[in-house]
Amino acid sequence: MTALLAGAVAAVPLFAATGAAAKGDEIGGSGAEYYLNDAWTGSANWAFKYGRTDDRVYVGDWNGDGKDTLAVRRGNVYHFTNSQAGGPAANVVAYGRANDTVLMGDWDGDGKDTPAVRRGNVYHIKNSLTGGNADRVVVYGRAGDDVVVGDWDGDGKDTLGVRRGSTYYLKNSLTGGPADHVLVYGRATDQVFVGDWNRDGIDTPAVRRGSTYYISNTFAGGQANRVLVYGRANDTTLVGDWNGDGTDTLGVRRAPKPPAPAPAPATRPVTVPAPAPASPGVYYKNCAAVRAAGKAPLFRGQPGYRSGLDRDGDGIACEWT
Ligand SMILES: [Ca+2]
Ligand SMILES: [Ca+2]
Ligand SMILES: [Ca+2]
Ligand SMILES: [Ca+2]
Repeated sequence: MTALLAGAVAAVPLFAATGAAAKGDEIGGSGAEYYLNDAWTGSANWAFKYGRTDDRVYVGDWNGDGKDTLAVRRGNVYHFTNSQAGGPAANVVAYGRANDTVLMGDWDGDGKDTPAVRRGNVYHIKNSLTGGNADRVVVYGRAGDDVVVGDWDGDGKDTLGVRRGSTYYLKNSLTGGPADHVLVYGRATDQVFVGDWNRDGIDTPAVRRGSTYYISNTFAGGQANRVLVYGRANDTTLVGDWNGDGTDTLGVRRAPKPPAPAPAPATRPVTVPAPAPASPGVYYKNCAAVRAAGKAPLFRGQPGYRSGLDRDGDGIACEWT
């Protein structure tokens, strides 16, 4: 399937969000439509619907086949699917608490992404898609830090980095202590994603401004290696290796357009008068009989009133005119 995703550069506002997102973070946003691209073009080659509009979603390689797929989180229950186009969950796992912040990464280098629960600056890392106790607990950075997950040194293991404004403190091991790299990149207001864009095994940043992505193969700053317009300004970005070629590429999650408000009714509803009750007692066959009986005109609701005698429908039968 192919869907055109090109957006106009000039028309889109800059994003104010400062949250750094990587493969690893909850992707955020809403919507059940996904458009994933294996190439650096404006057209998605995977387009599908998955889950519910308000689902919390993660991207990762849950089965170690080299391909990234989606997981849906509902409370503290995670539904992992291994199929590119969504589909039934292969694993359903309860982990941590419903209000935990969770990151996904390949913490042990076995090729499979698994969860880490973050509580403040404490990370409870799990190396399997199972519940139960964490395999290791790491303290890193400060409770309020933005965190990025990636493989900064190409050893096959994901580790943590913290972002403070435009400064990144990257650590190559799941331990506390000083960062292995301190780098300044982009602007403090940039929306930043992390991926291995050039297949060298090392994760580096991409900055998103509106629907334009500035993709860099190093944290060293300077010119972006690639500039790409993808999706729409209000899409949510996904990063992953959808086809298992070793290169991370882009995808978007898209919310449906809000339904148009129902049109106002063209006219006020017509009030239909209630039918007259059957007239017990006096019954006049016609208006002549009414007149002959010396009766006054009959009003709707009176004994003897019949709509058939009320030719002008004004609720008065047998008016003398
Ligand atoms: Ca996979
Ligand atoms: Ca792993
Ligand atoms: Ca690493
Ligand atoms: Ca790379």
